[in-house]
Amino acid sequence: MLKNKAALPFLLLLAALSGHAQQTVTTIQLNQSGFYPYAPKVAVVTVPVSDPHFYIIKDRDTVFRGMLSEEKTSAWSATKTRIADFSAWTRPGSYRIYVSGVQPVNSASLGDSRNFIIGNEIHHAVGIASLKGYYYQRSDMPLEERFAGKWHRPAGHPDMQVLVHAGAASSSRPVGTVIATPGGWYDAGDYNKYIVNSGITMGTLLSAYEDYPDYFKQLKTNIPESTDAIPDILNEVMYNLRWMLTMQDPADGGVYNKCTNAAFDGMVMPGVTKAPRYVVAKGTTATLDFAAVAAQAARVLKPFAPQLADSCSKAAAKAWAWAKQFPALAYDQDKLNKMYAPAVTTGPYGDRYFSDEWLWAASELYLTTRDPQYFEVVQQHMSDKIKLPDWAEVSMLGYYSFLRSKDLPANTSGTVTLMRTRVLELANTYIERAGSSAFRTVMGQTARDFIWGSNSVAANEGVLLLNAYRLTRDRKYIDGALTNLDYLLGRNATHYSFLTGTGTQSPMHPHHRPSIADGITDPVPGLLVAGPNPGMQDKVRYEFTAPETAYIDHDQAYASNEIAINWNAPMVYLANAIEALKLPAGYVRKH
Ligand code: G3I
Ligand code: 9MR
Repeated sequence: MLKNKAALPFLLLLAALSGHAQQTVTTIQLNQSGFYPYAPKVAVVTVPVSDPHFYIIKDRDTVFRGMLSEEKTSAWSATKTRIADFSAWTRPGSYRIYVSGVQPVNSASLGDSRNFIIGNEIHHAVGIASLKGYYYQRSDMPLEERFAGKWHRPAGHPDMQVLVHAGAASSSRPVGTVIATPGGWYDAGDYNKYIVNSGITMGTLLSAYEDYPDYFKQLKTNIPESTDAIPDILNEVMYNLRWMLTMQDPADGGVYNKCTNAAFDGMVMPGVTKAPRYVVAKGTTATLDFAAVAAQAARVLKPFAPQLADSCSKAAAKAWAWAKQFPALAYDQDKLNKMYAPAVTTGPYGDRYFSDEWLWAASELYLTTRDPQYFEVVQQHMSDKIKLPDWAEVSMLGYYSFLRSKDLPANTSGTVTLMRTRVLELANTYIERAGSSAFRTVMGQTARDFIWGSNSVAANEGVLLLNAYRLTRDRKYIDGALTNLDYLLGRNATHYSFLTGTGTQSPMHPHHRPSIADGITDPVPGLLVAGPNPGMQDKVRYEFTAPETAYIDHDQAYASNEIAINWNAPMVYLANAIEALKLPAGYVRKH
């Protein structure tokens, strides 16, 4: 019987009163998509228990009994955890975990987790959904029902008549010149298109393909191009790439930072508002990110779309030449707004450090062309500090590309060895500390992990660890990556599986204009929300505010519950790479 009966009507009342009812929660956190038979399996109990055992139950029978770990208080909230490790149980099936004394609010019987699955290919659906998420972000084409299901909608912003903003005017394109810059994905919950954020996104997706080409060649996501001879992931990338190419000024090779409204659209469907669209100032980050993407795309697309690949090669070289003339031109939106009208108040992606973009662009250009001038620039940046990738920090993408490249000339070997050492050093610190965290995840080793878009930290750490695995074939790195996939899909202090449409409790109210305005209960699927962010810059009243719990499933909570293309990309990589690796039988590490 439910001991805390008195609380239940109150919770239900709260849920009914709130426009954004939090779903009920369980008190046993695990990857809601499931577990591979031959991989580590961990669940986390977050309430006091009366017996230190846990039981894995199939139908009504206990099939496995284990001891919970000692209780531990998390470093990033008051949450107390005990670990249930049932890695040794490998038989596929549908199960529950029972822990005595645990009282989930929403479960028929005490102490149960929701059902979970042990099986092969359990992240296949997650891999497909996260990639399909990009299709739903396409801006200028109708999403037809046969591809988009109930989320079908008309085309959004055509962007065939976009104004050159005063801050972007040049002699060949004076203020008010009209250009066409159609296509591309909407960045996030907003309807603008940003080159800087496309940079890391495209680099990550192209890298996923380069690392696992055979897997991606057979991965179908039911998009309009699925029947052609090009892998779906590349078709999706090409949709945004064609847009990116239109953002380069043919006169000088410089690339505009974004195609945008002056101010964010209201909470309406794409294309409803007809506010003027602008391309705004060119900048070094945008231009070098563009050069890197175009160079990598030239290499990857050559067998599939040789003409497009050729255009990309030329565009990359031209962008590089522009950047050499303007090696450190920041996009400073506040400053520009003081000088030009109209003021532009959409996302700035205003990066002020360019070394990492130089390294990444030089790397991709070198690996595609093998022209030594680019390698010289790579070498100039080898003493720069190296960080996990994010939209403003891209040198690691250059490292990854070098490390996957074959047949490199002998004179690059010292540099490549250094790159390898640095990637492995970072991977090793992740692995070494993971065991001591309250949720036993790599994610959450420092408070700084919980920034705006923290879920992309978890996903990018996973990608880094999988790169370490590719370099060493040491399975501890796969295990580490899996802890973060588990985190993203439910083994975390919020109880949420953070990808819309997955698991038993996922976000229902993302800050995503189509999901808000379409009148459909379920949000657009396959989109990774930002995740816990104690910054709470959206000023929504959060129920929980500690670093790892500062997340709310509220559609105005743009600081923790928006979605974005740069967060989805490492999720696409992580889920699909894990699937591609096909963890073999006999592989269960002791934890
Ligand atoms: O760089 C500082 C760092 O030095 C400091 O320690 C840290 C402490 O909070 O802040 C860092 O700056 C943060 C910056 O991102 C870099 O990560 C800012 O606080 C934070 O406000 C900023 O957030 C960005 C946000 O836009 C606001 O500009 C997010 O990274 C970025 O993902 C997000 O992107 C938006 C676009 O602008 C518009 N479209 C939607 C998209 C997703 O929300
Ligand atoms: O919807 C906008 C979202 O895409 C951005 O990430 C966020 C931060 O720049 O801003 C959102 O727009 C809000 C604006 O900043 C303030 N007024 C309310 C807007 C919608 O919530």
